Amino acid sequence: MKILVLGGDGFCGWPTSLHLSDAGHDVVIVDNLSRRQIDVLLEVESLTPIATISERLTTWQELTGKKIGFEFLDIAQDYSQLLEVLKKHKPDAIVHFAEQRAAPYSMKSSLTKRYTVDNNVNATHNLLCALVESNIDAHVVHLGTMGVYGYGWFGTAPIPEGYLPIKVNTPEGEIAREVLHPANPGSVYHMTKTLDQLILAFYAKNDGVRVTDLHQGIVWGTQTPQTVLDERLINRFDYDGDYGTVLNRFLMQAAIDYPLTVHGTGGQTRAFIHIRDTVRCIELAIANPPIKGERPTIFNQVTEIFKVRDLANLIAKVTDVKITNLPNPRQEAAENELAVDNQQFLALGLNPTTLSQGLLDEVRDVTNKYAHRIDTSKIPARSKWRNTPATKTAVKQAPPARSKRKIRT
Ligand code: NAD
Ligand code: USQ
Repeated sequence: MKILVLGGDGFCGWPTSLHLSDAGHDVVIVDNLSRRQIDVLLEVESLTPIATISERLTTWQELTGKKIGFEFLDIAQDYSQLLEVLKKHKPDAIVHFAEQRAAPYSMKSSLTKRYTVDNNVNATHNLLCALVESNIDAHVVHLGTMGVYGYGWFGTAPIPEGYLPIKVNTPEGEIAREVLHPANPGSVYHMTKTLDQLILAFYAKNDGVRVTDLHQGIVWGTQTPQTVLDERLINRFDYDGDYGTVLNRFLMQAAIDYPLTVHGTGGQTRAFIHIRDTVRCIELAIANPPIKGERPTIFNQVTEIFKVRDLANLIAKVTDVKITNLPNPRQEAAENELAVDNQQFLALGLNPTTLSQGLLDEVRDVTNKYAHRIDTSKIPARSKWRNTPATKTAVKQAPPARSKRKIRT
């Protein structure tokens, strides 16, 4: 298949591109490298030493003989170029990762809130609009998030895969329906994913665009069988207070004996998935497209559920690191229960990597190996959900408007 991977230079996109290329697909990455530029603006670097996009692509071709194409393009702003790219490549499937994905970054300032909304909503809408205009019947596989549901409204009842069965009493009797699960975002970033859902549903209904929306949990781990082939293929590992996610942050902190930064009581329960399973799920989703005219297919892309404090305790036990309970900079429930239905991917043959299987590999092969690259001043999570700092402190935080932008690969 011809597959475009939008956001294919990112943490999930890069290993997915390699995995799909390895499986024999003809892959083209579309990326504006904004994630790399945000690192420059925040003065942080991936824990792992990531190569430039051109070095990544050349290395892959050298090692495997397989070519991955690259289009440097901002899909949220450069609509006409996006249209040309679609017409040029005529993809069978498009994997859409190209959004600003950090909740703390999205809450940092009015600048980063507005950037996140402009970027994410326009990216998704431009893609669907361009598909309709170009009359290309590509299957869109969009990366959503578990956070659209709000982590368990119904106690321990499992969150269904996208659609909630409801019954309504009417004068004509009881009517049973399935509706999109109520949205309950916890950050501006998560809010954009709830907006994406509506945009996707509209284009599926109105134009027959075939859509799969993957409501993914927190991705942990770094490497996949392809990214370990050569250090120049290594995946990124975000550890800073804005982009680092909880489990990878705890693993990094353990490597330098930095007390694990549990927010509040650590009673927050979240869903997780290893990066190796992310790439497999994407492949399964591509192989199982919905029928034209159907509502978007929604999968819950998660494999395990943990409380933050249980993760901290587990890592402390394995590595002897201490734990610190910090005031929570976020507005979120201090304690919640969470159960998630993930039967669809299991039925398609997903065999999950569990934390107990992957944890020690990650500590040995990644966090300990690159611990010397950690800048401890970047570890604290400084972005607060309320009392937004003055915009003048935020001037450097979002990529500049297109006219001023200069990015080299
Ligand atoms: P990432 O920031 O590492 O990668 C996103 C990529 O998209 C980057 O390479 C960036 O340069 C590119 N991009 C962003 N806006 C773009 C635009 N307008 N035009 C072109 N390229 C653009 O993020 P990630 O962790 O790989 O996440 C990928 C997707 O998966 C996101 O949509 C995210 O919401 C979703 N997701 C991630 C996680 C996680 O834990 N990382 C969990 C659930 C869902
Ligand atoms: N947390 C800590 N200590 C830390 C970092 C985080 O206790 O040092 C807590 C947070 O307060 C939160 C939980 O851990 O309660 C998860 O935070 P996170 O940063 O790991 O994850 P989150 O902000 O939800 O975002 C990540 C990805 C996002 C994706 C989402 C999936 O960045 O792209 O959509 O996970 S989900 O959480 O299922 O919505």
